Amino acid sequence: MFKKISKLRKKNNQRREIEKEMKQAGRLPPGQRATLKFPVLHLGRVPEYDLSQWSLKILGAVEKPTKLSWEEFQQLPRTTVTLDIHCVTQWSKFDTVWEGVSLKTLTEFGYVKPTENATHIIQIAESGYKTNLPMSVMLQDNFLLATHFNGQPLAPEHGYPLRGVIGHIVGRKELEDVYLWKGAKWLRGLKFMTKDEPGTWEVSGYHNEGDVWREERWGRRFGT
Ligand SMILES: Nc1nc2c(c(=O)[nH]1)N[C@H]1C(S)=C(S)[C@@H](COP(=O)(O)O)O[C@H]1N2
Ligand SMILES: [Mo]
Repeated sequence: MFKKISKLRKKNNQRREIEKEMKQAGRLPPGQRATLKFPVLHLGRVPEYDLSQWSLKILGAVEKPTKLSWEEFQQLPRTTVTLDIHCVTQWSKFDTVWEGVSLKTLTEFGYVKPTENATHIIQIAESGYKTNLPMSVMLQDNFLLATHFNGQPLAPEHGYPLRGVIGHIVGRKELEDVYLWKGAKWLRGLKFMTKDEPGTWEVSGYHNEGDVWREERWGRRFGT
């Protein structure tokens, strides 16, 4: 029992040390705490998948709506990015490594051609969960359609087989950073939009933009 307590104490000291270090480095956004764990947060239950039935739909304001099968998705050029991720419930996890396909790649290689008037994208998850972002933010280097976390395929509870993820890239302060709710787990669709439309949490009172450094947690509703 004493062993267990001293182990816990050690973990907490470690956590506090990282938090201090990140604060000094300017990597701890206001109101956030560091975690060494990887909390799981979502509405509803974790879906099960048969990858032969899986597809990612690209719909809305694009020149040719399409559907990518899992096999097709595997052929796309891949990107790895290291992100600090920030949950609106106040935990931050540093130096997380994500691998997948960037939306920038999808557009640059012509797999997706947004129409000229496209301004926003809604990520649509298996469960019906939705979240909205400006297209310009989703085209940044810190947004990824991720299949892997820290070198392993996503765990079911973290969004297997595909999720959106957005976070902070060290040294890239110019990029817009938003809270992690703006990345849909179990992603099945990208709906390109010619105007903004709030998603699941944005309808329920979360801030529409969700900027981490300006602490946009709650308050500014869509359209206000
Ligand atoms: N499909 C789906 N994606 C979701 C959510 C959800 O409820 N359903 N919750 C969001 C919220 S609020 C957070 S903080 C992150 C949590 O990701 P994690 O469980 O991998 O930590 O997922 C986001 N993506
Ligand atoms: Mo969240």
